[in-house]
Amino acid sequence: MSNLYTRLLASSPSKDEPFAILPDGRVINYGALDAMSGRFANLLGELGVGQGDRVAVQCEKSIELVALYLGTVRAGAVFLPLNPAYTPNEVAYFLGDSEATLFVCRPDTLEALRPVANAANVSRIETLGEDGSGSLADAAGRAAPGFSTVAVERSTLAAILYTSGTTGRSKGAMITHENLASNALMLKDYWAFAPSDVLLHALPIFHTHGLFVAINTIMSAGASMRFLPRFDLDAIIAALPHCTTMMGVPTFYSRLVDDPRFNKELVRDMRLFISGSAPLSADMHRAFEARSGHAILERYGMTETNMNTSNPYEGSRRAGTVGFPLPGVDIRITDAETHLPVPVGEVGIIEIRGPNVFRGYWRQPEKTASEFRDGWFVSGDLGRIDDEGYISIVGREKDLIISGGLNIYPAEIEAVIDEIPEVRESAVIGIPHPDLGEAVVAIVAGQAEMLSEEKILSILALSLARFKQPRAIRLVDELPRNSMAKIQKAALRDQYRYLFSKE
Ligand code: MCA
Ligand code: AMP
Repeated sequence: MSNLYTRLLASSPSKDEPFAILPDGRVINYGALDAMSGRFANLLGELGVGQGDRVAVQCEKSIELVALYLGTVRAGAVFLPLNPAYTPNEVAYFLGDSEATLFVCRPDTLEALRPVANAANVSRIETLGEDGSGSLADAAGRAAPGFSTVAVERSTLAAILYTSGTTGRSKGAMITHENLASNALMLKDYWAFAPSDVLLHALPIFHTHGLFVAINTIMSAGASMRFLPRFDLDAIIAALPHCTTMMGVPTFYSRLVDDPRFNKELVRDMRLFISGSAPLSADMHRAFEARSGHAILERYGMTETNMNTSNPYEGSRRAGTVGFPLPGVDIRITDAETHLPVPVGEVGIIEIRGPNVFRGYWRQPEKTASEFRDGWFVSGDLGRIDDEGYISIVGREKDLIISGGLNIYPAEIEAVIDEIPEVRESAVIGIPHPDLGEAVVAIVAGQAEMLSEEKILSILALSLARFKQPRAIRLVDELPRNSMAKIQKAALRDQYRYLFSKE
């Protein structure tokens, strides 16, 4: 069976065709990509990384990191990317749980993370910097570029991506070669990607969106990308005239609309803007179209499933909807109580089935079993299908906050706050935010005279990544409860809904 890498290159782009155009003007063509990923694949073998071994990586975005991802996949090992914002405390959990063989971090975090890797029994720790420096990059430079890509089964793991849970710690979603290849090859056709396309890539590459949806899809088409280190408005405005497509989270689009330089002339060569990872409001969809002449194509996905639905490329892209099930993907909407499909137009839980659906959670068979029903993956998202087949996401059954496209689970933050001795209890909620979509707010009950926002924030900073830390904390006497004594988060969300905006 073929490896994901081989399947992504089935269109056989010529070695001289560009793959990535970097901010300094350097062009990495498909031949160079093959050599870079081949060097990493050879090096992994030298470092004792075998098939099925986990390669955990916490590095800044770089083209070398993309090559390491592909080299890991080519070698039949498992790529495990981690957000560079995670604290050593968070990294410790991922390394221990995944039993990684190799951990790659930034040169400047090596000293802080070496003890963490040692404690997790990781055999090797190496470094890779965003400028291509570091021990792993140096050694790769000495390794041979030619590598015979390992043949694997379709069900072989290509990656593990950690995704938080409603209770307890994060779970590793086991993603196979087939999951990724089937999704990328289908998206290339559905979104009409061609070799002439240039994708504006400003997303992080530690998540499904920037790593798989963006990079795998352009590789399938033999297309190229303008590869930016992060979302920076000036750099985006400068790059847009040289691109044909962009993928982003809604915050990208609202920031563009707020910038007076963004207009039709700037996007004259663009053919497609794609949004996902968080809800794009119908108002933003309309504002963007009025300014640019482009109807954003909104799609819906998950770490566990890659992409599930999409608005059409040809045909009406309907604001406030995520379109239709993608080819090969089945979607059904079921009743939360009876688990039976609901009639057209009614709200229920979105369930997904198809070659895109992951193999389960790493070493958590019970958790895996509880999230599947009759072979369907139960998403935890609430949706509705209208009589024309368009799907809308209307809410979430799972207690999840999506801030700037990053997922945050309240239980993880509440657990840290509740450990503060003066705190009796806390409720962490997502409140509408003009830039991030939702922002984290903590409502805390306890000995108010002994607590302060600064004190709570400074304690949270010791263990939680910055993006998870609350943007506001409110100290209260009591949290509202219903007759079952359950904290009423809906009432709190209502009470604080205008915290970041005007009524
Ligand atoms: C950064 N900060 C954030 C976020 N990002 N806080 C809350 N939410 C965030 N998303 C914090 C920083 O720690 C910093 O804190 C301050 O905000 C400003 O940081 P900065 O780096 O300047 O922020 P930014 O560059 O403006 O980043 C915002 C962003 C970025 C562009 C929205 O977060 C981003 O690129 N998000 C995309 C995430 C993504 O790829 N999601 C896909 C997941 P301080 O105050 O200390 O300075 S995959 C997925 O969801 C599924 C599968 C799907 O369907 O795609
Ligand atoms: P993640 O856990 O990072 O994989 O995020 C997946 C979740 O993001 C989904 O379960 C949805 O709740 C949400 N999501 C992704 N795309 C969209 C979208 N277009 N509209 C609304 N929610 C979305």
